Amino acid sequence: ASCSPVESKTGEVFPEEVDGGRRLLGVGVRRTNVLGLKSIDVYAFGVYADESDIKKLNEKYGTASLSELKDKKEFIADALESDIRMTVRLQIVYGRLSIRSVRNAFAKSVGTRLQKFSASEPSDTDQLLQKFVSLFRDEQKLPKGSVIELSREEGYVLRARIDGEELGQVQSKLLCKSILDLYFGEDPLDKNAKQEIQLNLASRLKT
Ligand code: DAO
Ligand code: DAO
Ligand code: DAO
Repeated sequence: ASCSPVESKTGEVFPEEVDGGRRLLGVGVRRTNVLGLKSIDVYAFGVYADESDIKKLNEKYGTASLSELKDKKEFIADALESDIRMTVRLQIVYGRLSIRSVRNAFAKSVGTRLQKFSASEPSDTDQLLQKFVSLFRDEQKLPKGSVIELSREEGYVLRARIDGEELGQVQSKLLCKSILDLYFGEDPLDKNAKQEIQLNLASRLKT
């Protein structure tokens, strides 16, 4: 299976490869409802993974077939957990995004996941969340066309960039997982995108 670099609902086009060897697995859209009335497209996203790191999943899934892997929950859960270098590229399409909305959305979507995943391994999630939210300066602008890159680097380092400019890095397996979970976890922002990501991840493992 190969992945179209065009997100169909927004028309956003994504590079086939980013960060030296990370190939596109799937694209999708982040929508939100305003007052339960109208739905707006906030950003389109593309998910990428390092070709050689994907092979780390071979040890466990090397003998499984593509059709088995494309729907297997455990397989995608392992991809979320493993030390595989990945990038999520967000291309903003909504023209009036305020930092306040970003903070609120982040606290909700990422915050609930931090809480969920830390249940078994207690850690100070509130502090982690605060640390991030504090990076979003009020003066930061996110006009239509802005590009945010969130990536998992070797050793579970989460890195964030806006229009190529470094925002910061932090080593946290929990935070990396909570962010990636938004895009291909159990309850993803875009279900079609998650299926595409899982299928392409499985097919890359097989080639
Ligand atoms: O401000 O009118 C509004 C509603 C905007 C909702 C924004 C949802 C934010 C999604 C997170 C964006 C992260 C880049
Ligand atoms: O879509 O709900 C969501 C969350 C997306 C995560 C966005 C992280 C944004 C980090 C950079 C913000 C800079 C102002
Ligand atoms: O303590 O060194 C520090 C600063 C932490 C910077 C963390 C930046 C990570 C950006 C994450 C954005 C959220 C998606």
